[in-house]
Amino acid sequence: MTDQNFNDIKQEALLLQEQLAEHNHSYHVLDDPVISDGEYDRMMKRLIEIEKLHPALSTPDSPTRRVGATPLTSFDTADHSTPMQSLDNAFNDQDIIDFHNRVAKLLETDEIRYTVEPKLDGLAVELRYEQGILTLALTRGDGTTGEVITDNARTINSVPLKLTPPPQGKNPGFLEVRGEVIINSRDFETLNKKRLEMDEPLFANPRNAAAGSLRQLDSRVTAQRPLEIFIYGTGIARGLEANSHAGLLDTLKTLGFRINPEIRTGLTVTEVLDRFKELEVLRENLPYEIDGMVIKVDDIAFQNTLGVKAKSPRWAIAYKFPAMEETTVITDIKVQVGRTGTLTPVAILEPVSIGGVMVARASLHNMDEIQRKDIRIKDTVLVKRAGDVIPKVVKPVIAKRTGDEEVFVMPDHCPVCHSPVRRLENEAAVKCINASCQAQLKQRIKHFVSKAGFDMDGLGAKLVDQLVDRDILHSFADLFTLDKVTLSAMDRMGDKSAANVVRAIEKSKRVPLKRFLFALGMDHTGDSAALLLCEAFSTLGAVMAAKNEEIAAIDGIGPKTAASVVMFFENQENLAMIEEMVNNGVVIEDHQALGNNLGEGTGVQKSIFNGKTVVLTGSLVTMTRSEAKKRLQEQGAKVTGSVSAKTDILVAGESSGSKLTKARSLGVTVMDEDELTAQLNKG
Ligand code: D41
Repeated sequence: MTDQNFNDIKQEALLLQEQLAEHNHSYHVLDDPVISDGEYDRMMKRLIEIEKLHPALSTPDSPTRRVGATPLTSFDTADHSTPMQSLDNAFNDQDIIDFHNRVAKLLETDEIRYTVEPKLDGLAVELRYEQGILTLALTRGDGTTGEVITDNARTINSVPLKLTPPPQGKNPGFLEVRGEVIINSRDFETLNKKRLEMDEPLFANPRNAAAGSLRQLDSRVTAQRPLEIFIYGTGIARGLEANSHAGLLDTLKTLGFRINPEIRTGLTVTEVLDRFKELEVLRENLPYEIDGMVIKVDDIAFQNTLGVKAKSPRWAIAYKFPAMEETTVITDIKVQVGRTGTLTPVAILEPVSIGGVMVARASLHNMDEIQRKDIRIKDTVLVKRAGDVIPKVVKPVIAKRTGDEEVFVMPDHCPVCHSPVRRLENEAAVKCINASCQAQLKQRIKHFVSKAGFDMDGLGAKLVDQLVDRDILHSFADLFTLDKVTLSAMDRMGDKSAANVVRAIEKSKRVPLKRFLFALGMDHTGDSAALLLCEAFSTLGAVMAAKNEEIAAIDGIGPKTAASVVMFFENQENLAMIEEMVNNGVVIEDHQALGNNLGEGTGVQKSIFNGKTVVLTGSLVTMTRSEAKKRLQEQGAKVTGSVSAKTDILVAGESSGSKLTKARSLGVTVMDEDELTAQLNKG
């Protein structure tokens, strides 16, 4: 090849490198993409091609280096040129005021301004740039010595491989920056989902995922992980001048580094405390996890006067949020029985305060989950509480095992009625199939009297439990024979509340067919199926006489519902129970055709979901997502997969992640499963 030719190719490669670096910076640092992914990929492909033919052009700062390099057998270690210090911790406002007073005394002035940064919950690293090129990346390690992770750091898109020369002046000849490597919450969830599918162990939290990803001997694996970086300071920074911390961060930004947009500067100590309160709220909406706020004296001359202690600077402090994760011990695993007989394991915990709330129980979902996480009785476990959802067991702390732990076995008999349980094929749930099980009876009655059913005001859960336990209620029909004397004998029931309950029962006796069918609690027959049955058959007699095929032929009703309805009305005991209800005064009103009676049974008109765009996220407990989707659609909602400005409502089930965060940040209405059910049942 002629020199001329090679020069042309070299020029092309340099141009591609420059353009790719620029686009990468726009996308990953500025969060403001300028070209399409497709165009980017084409340019990258061309550059890889050229560098393959002319390896001399594959410089360490080429964007092609982001794909990872040859795997290592172990990490080298290297010393930081100046130790990476740690931070003192503060846990309340007084600690911050004490910090400020210490600083003020040493500086002999009260006029101190602070820069505050969200404290990212990731992994601290140091990046070294020589003549503007990334030459070394180290983990913090013990602060003095870290592991060499240069190949891995190059795969992080927000790590510049080459500095952007500042408009005036040239690159610093030798620059070390320090920052935090994180994985954002949404990417963490996606990563874990993939790992679950691949049968790989799950990461307990984004921080572990970031650490595990960064400390890969094969950097090509790291390249596949969605790592990000925010820079918060420098080590040695030759040729970089700044009078303030905020000014330093501004300069770093112009050099191409990613700086957290939530950083605030020029704050007095009172304003610092206000910002902490703000961040505590903001935290829910941030796309990544933070565990507090870092407070730094902004003036660098002041920083130098204050100096450092053995391990931490005197000019900075971390103000930590109350932890949302705590370890405690599982003293027992109990089993709860639901309305349809599903057995749910619940961890009974040694009570522990998590973020100011005492937690004594945590959800374990089902047997599959317990086995997957290998959770045992007497295990020390990590428990996480987020928002208002039921706390959950994240994982056992294996290092704390003593050998006394007991593997939990799902009972083969119902813990309440002691009849044998069954595990249905292809389902995670284990069920008690005894129709007269007391636990199920209680739940079924609570469902029967609920708003969408007979709507018996005043008949709360505690009262139902007592009435069943004292052998007063054996079936739905018994509800209609309850009198004031019986009711007022119950705990916490005065004459007046007893009279109110009797009145509510009396009033409930006239019941529209739709609410009657819902109240029966037949499997797979929630309130939308009940409505469809009403519309198809109008009277209870017709529903009872309907054949499987006739029911299954209704648009919107599946074979499971059809089978369950037919089975219910074939059962002699159920028929006797309905007859008894009628004898006790229950009047089941025929269904009024749509439009005649907007008050009852006409979900579409009344539903708050009508015409709304709804997104479902997280796991639902009382129904599957597809059921929820179906019911929402029946009530006129458009159900979509991702949250955007067009979303009206986000339904957030358990362990909702990034979609919830996004919805909150967009001001989208968020409802939990209870509210969803309540609203659907109103429809
Ligand atoms: O966001 C963070 N995790 C963060 C960590 C931050 N925003 N600022 C930090 N500043 C420092 C000093 C003041 C010592 C330069 C830090 C850390 N240190 C730090 N990270 C890990 C140990 C110490």
